[in-house]
Amino acid sequence: MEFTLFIINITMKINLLSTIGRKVIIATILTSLFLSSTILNAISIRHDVAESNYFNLAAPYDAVGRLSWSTAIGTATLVSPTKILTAAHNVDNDIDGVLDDTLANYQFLTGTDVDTATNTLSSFASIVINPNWITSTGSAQYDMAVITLSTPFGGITPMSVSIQNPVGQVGITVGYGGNGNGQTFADGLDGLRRAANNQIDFVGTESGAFTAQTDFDSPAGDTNTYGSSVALAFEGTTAGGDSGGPLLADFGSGYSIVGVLNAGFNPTGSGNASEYGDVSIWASILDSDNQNFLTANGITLVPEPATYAIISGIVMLLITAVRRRR
Ligand SMILES: [Ca+2]
Ligand SMILES: [Ca+2]
Ligand SMILES: [Ca+2]
Repeated sequence: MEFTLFIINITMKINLLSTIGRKVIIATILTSLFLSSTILNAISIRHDVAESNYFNLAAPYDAVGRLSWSTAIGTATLVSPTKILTAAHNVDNDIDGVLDDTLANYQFLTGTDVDTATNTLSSFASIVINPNWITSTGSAQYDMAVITLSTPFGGITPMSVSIQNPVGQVGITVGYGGNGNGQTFADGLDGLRRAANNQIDFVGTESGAFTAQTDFDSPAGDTNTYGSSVALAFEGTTAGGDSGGPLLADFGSGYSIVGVLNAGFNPTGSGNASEYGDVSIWASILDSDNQNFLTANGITLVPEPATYAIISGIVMLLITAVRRRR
């Protein structure tokens, strides 16, 4: 399958480059995204943990569906009854500001198994690409697009989009992309929704792009890039077809979207032909330009920026008050 081979080729290329400095690798991969980003990033799981755990982890997230078009698939999330959030590169991979396929060819389908699901939605009124995706010539920082539906999507609770900083949290990633386990490369699409945990260890600027990132720690602890080298019970990473899928974090009121999957690369997998060590890169909702893009396209952010500022101020006053008491 050409799709699978392309994943392997790109991954091998990444591994060959992995002895060079890490930032060079990132730059190289980001350059490659012009051609490869739709297939760079499905959920790859621990080889020593039953796959059923990852299906169960994904079960609550009916708002996450598969976005398909004529030539490939990605992942997307229902964020209001009429709005779907996905990656810009899923709809404009050549970064010319024009949809790569005709609007009628894009479909959103959700369910635990979208190869058998009937909840198809193809009546898209519009797809708006983040303008910064174009002006930045495809920076990971701005890899977002908003789909507006012609009619409200019923029966599924949309997910909220949060502007809070998720760094340090155990996040959840959900997708329909290529699947596999850490000992091999992810391959094959089976229409099944999987989710995995990963610690969100990095939120910041790297190679000129502000993003959130996670690393796929192996059970052996030998593929660490960020934070702890100890793999979580349901540690996992993303693969081709997961692009546009959400990074989720819980700030106390259930899981919200904090990032949109852009790409992945492997700085530590050299020599072991392994998905372990894979770093996933997410366009972050923390970015104010992304927030402006989302609100301009009818997506409510929680807490709303102004409200959040006020709350932060109150919290600071309370902290000050507590300190004074001491
Ligand atoms: Ca295009
Ligand atoms: Ca990790
Ligand atoms: Ca780690």
